[in-house]
Amino acid sequence: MAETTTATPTALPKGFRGAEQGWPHLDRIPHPPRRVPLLGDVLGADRRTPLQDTLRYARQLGPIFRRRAFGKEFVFVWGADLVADMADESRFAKHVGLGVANLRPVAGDGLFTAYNHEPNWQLAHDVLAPGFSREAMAGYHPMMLSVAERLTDSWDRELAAGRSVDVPGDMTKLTLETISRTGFGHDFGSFERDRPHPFVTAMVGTLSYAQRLNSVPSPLAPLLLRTATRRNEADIAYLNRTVDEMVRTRREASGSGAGDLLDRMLDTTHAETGERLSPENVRRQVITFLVAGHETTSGSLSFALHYLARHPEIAARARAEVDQVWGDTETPGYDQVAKLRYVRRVLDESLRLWPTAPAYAREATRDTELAGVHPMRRGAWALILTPMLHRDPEVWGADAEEFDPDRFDAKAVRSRAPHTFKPFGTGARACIGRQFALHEATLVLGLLLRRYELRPDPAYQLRVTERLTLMPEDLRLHLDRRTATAAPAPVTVPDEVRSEPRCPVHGTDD
Ligand code: MNH
Repeated sequence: MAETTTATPTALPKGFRGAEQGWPHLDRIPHPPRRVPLLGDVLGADRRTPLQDTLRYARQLGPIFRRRAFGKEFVFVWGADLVADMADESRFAKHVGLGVANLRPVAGDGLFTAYNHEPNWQLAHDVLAPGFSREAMAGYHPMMLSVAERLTDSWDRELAAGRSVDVPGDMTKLTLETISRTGFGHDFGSFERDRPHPFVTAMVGTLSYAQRLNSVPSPLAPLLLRTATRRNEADIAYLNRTVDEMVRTRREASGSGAGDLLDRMLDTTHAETGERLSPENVRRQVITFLVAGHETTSGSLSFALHYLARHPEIAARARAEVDQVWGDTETPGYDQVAKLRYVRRVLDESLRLWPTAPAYAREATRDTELAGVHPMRRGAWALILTPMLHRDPEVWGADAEEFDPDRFDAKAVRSRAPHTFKPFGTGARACIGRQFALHEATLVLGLLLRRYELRPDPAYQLRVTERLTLMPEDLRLHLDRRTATAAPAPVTVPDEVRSEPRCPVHGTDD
């Protein structure tokens, strides 16, 4: 007994751990000047944009700061040195708190929401990681292509009808179909629908609810959010039913997934322990992967398309690369995607400014000192604000707010300190789907650039909606079919002239 207790540190108390408990020198960490008794730092707060509110505080208060809301105190960190220190896996680990913890009723001990100490994390990680190997990815590629063709078919129709396209809506259709077909052999028929699939509506509902739980005093949540809570329960029930149906279909047609993620979840045993995922855990994993596997990629593609439309010279350079690398191959192969270096930089630069999973939490795994200044007790934690880390002028320069894909050319990347670009989190609990997302998004941007010119609505101002993840709000783009597709096309012609004064909002009718 004595031996096991020395080997395994005692369990930390369950439930929310406020900063007062874990940070003995909170006095070294600034907070907003005007604190309201009981409520805390909620002046000017908008419950729909908690992240963007926090970014405003970050700019005022600096690389580490704290906020209090409803008697709970949180520490936020974004300075590059501090973030790098918290990436040290020998002293820090993922913290399941706030938004992530609020998703436990939906995603349980699935990979994303599992506590580090839950045995199902390692088991599922080991069983599912081969589903993201190079070989596995090459296997998904043809299916990714065929989903992307659904998108271009649909955009061709909109273009022919003279309509603009709903970028986030269509990117969500694309990424949901991609993960559901490649991972689970399931077709949601998203492109055949006018409205989002009910699965998407239920998912957005649970994500928004999880975010809202952060902005009400927790003992009062059941009262204040009574209607929302009932809705949320219905949403979770719907997600469960959808997933149970997918699993049942697969079990009846055993082995039909050709080794996709669902096959792995159902049939693969752990190489060393021989264990397999329990039916309840499979349900949690399927929901986890369907949600985590599309929402953030959809946002990243949407932001990238926004910036491409706003920067015709960057779009032209990316398009020239696609023409050069793909030539007139009708269907680019797996290896031809990674060769789109500049397109990939456009994506990285979009993820820099708007990392669509905008924060992750880290906790001390032992008593330690953050950057030699801030003592932390074991279990103390902080939220890392990636949008601020990614805009730190000391790392990214005085023009950090500008969109410039060249920040990601190989030389520039080498010259930056490690842990300064973290859209996929860090360490053992970093994103398992990173390569999947990057391959899918690069492929799709390549296909879209090759086929269309993108024209923004000149009146559009980027607004960002939050539902734990980030998404450009109401982003619509006008399309033109490219006339010359032959490589090498004269793609360096800037098209500002064409893209400027065409907006109906500024037209004579207004
Ligand atoms: Mn993803 C973890 C961002 C695409 C599945 N993902 C994370 C984390 C971040 C993240 C950040 C770490 C969270 C934390 O520390 O609490 N993920 C992204 C972004 C994209 C993305 C920005 C797209 C762009 N993610 C994907 C895709 C999949 C996926 C695609 C699946 C196909 N992500 C996961 C899973 C985890 C995760 C599963 C949890 C991994 C673990 O804890 O072991």
